[in-house]
Amino acid sequence: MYLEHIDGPADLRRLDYDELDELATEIRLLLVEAVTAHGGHLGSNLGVVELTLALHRVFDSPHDLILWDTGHQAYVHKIVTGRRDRFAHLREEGGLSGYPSSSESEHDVIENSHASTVLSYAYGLATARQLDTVEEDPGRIVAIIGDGSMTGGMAFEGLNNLGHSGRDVTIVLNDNGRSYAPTVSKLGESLVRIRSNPIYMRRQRKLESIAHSLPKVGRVAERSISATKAAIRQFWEPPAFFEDLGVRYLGPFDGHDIETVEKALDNAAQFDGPSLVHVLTRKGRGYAPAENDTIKLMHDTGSIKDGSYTAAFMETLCKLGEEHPNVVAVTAAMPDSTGVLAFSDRFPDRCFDVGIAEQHAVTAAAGMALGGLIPVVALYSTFLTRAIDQVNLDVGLLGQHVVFCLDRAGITGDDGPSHHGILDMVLCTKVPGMTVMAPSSYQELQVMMVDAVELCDGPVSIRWPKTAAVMAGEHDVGAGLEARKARKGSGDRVCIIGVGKMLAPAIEAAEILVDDGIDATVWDPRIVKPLDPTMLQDAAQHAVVVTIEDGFREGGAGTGIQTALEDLEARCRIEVMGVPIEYIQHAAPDVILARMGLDASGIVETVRRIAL
Ligand SMILES: Cc1ncc(C[n+]2csc(CCOP(=O)(O)OP(=O)(O)O)c2C)c(N)n1
Repeated sequence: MYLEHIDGPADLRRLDYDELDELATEIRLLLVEAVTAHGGHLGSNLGVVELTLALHRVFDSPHDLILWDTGHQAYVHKIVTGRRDRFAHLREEGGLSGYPSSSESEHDVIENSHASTVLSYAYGLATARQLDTVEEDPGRIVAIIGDGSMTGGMAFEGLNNLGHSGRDVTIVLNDNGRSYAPTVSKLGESLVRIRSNPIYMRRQRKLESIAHSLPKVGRVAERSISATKAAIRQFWEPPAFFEDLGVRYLGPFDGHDIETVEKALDNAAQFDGPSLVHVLTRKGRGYAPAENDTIKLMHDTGSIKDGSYTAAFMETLCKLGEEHPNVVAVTAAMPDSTGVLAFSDRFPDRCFDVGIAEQHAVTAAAGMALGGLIPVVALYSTFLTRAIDQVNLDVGLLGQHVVFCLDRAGITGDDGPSHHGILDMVLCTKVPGMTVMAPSSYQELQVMMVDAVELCDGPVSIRWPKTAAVMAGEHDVGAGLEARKARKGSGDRVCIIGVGKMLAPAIEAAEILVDDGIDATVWDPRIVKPLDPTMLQDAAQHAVVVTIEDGFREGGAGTGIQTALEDLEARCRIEVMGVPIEYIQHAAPDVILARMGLDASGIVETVRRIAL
């Protein structure tokens, strides 16, 4: 066993290549064991085992900064930077986070998990280092980015700026040809072309070995070799693409051959200015179930469960597709997890994967709507946040009929602060003219999707959580833009308004409160904006109104209701319950919600505090 002796990157440098191969196998076993137990990103990490070992042998982290784009593929980095023993507790509360985390280790510098940011971080860090006049050896900055994340606009912006400024950054393009699904990019396609062209590969290897055999590459020799290389590269788009931007291109290299990758990284680090080392890896490598998963190579271990909101969305989208030839679906590189795969199988010409490019997805949807289509944009709530300007000005201002379907809204749990969907209601309710819907059950989501397509004619968002959906009886489902009274209380003491998923604890709380002599009315608002006047009028008759939501408390659904009641000059006491404005660490969703008092007993306590 080699792994038990790896307590930090220095231990890796003591191993020879055969021992490193053994170590890679041990790491893969640990990855499979921990990720199958706790969920997470398996395929992506299985693909970067050798690359990570090479990176940590060539560069001296944390003096050199190793930065991972997105960070979902940083498990191996965690294992070899002193966190091996804690890896069994990956994504468990109190255990390791599923992404780099500076509170866990000095080897984790950035902490994002939204894709395509690393080149901008690298540019910023390199700028700071360049301005630092104290440190004699400031260390290298190394940025690893996948071919999928290279499709995001920010990555292109960063690349452009790096090339133009000539900052010293070593970029590693980890090219496995995939995001979740195959990467949507002509750049990716041409990378594949050079990868499979034997002439280019032969010439490339020869040139690299000439460059390598020179004892100390003098400036002149270096320049003439790179001129020859550049001439060859002009025949091939990707190298020319990078070099035209001012980024030196090296590659492609076999990303599973540690020695080769080390030489390439060493080589790249010698150059001044930005250089890009293109490595080819296989997602899921070394684990048959991942390698054989044709849909996503076990990018992650989640799947769409029967009875989930995602399943309701998937089913209804297909039905809408049958009935409305102008309904189309848009995904930002997540066709499987967002549930549009069934639609794309059924209507391949009407489903568009635009890459990890939410901003583009939204404005493209506005264009489609202008052209007479009804686009359904399927995103995780947390990723919509990136494109809110486009939602507001490209869709909203033009009043376009685009339906945003936001999965993973609310407290999502295991993926930590960046993945909670707690901003969407705050933001979407500020887009003039947008209808904002929050289903409280599987059946409500189905009805809302139909209404969003058939009844509405401006922007609509429908948001739902990751957790299992409530199955509602046929009389417990609303219609149109109306709210639904979910429990008829007697008297006028307490009215509870439970938004979306929070309707269930609201009803539960009302049942508990009967023992306190309070027979509360409970409303399912269904439509968070515009609010149903009937619900508002009824709520206004009560002495106490409590609203509860699983988004930010300030500026969300509850404060909208509060303002509307104030506008009606209602004299009730209004209590808004929701998520406090803070970064929330990973833990099970219900545990987090309960801790914040956002469950039945939290509602009961609140009502008792103010109504008794
Ligand atoms: C802005 C944003 N949108 C979507 C995602 C979801 N997501 C996580 S990893 C991933 C694919 C990344 O592909 P790539 O960079 O090639 O890495 P690989 O997993 O293939 O190694 C996606 C779409 C995200 N993290 N950020």
